[in-house]
Amino acid sequence: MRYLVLAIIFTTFTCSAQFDGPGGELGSKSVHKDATSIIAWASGGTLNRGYRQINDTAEGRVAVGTLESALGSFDGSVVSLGDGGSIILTFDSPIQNNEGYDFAVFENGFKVGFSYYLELAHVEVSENGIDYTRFPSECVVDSSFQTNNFSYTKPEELYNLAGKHQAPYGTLFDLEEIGLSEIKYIKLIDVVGSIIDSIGTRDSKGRIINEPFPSPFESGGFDLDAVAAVNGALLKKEERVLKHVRIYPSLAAVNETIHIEAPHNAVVQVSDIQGKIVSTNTTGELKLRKAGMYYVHVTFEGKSFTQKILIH
Ligand SMILES: [Ca+2]
Ligand SMILES: [Ca+2]
Repeated sequence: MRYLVLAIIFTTFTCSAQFDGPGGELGSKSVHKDATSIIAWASGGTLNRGYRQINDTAEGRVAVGTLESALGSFDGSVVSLGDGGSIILTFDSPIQNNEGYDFAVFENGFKVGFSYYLELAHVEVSENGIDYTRFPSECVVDSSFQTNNFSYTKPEELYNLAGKHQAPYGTLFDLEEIGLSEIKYIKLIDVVGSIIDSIGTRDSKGRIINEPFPSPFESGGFDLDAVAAVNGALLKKEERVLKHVRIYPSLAAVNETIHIEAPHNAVVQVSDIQGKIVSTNTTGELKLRKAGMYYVHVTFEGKSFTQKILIH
């Protein structure tokens, strides 16, 4: 019995959300394609396509898209990198380390119900185009079963990997984290998501990264839509605030208690899908009597954040 309890505690611990959630959710380190914080889009680069399947090179290389598909604004057209393929992007002006996040990578990951299909890439940056620094990534996805093209990945189990957030949200990166003040090159390298040691790739802590593999198609591997320079997308100050905001669960039954934790001077409003306010100044517990989609708006220090909740 004691062992069973320990096993349950351990399972709960290892399955808990570790990093920020899906694009658009409260506290998510992501930016919408139409955000005003986007100041520029990639304007040039070089593409180095990978194989459809790295351990069966007779299948040839992937073919979907061209370098141009990754340039300019997010538009739904992508270039596929293939297994271990890479792309380098350049901008008309260097990307500066401003306060908060500095650039965002948009992949074509998508949501299916409450799950996400995500393909990932390592992110490296360079000032001179020769020496690259990789963002320290983390992946705590269970690696005992191979993620394939029919399985899903939790964004909360990923950190500093492009593709973490579903389209049309870009995954944000902060140059502060790697101590660079300015960069001219962003390199994205497809994560070979195999859990086979000899071909798989690892995060910054040496853990194997488990993501869809194999994907021996024309569109195999990471599918890049766009890369943006951003300024003020999400400031550290806001992030600190968001650390103190928790709304859970985001999927609940009618009359089930939803917990809202927010700073005492935050304004919390809950609206239904038509925009009608159904609750104001709510911090604590909330119960909704009708099924449907609702929005919890948290306003704090002049900034607003919204999280969707679904009542069934
Ligand atoms: Ca920064
Ligand atoms: Ca991959």
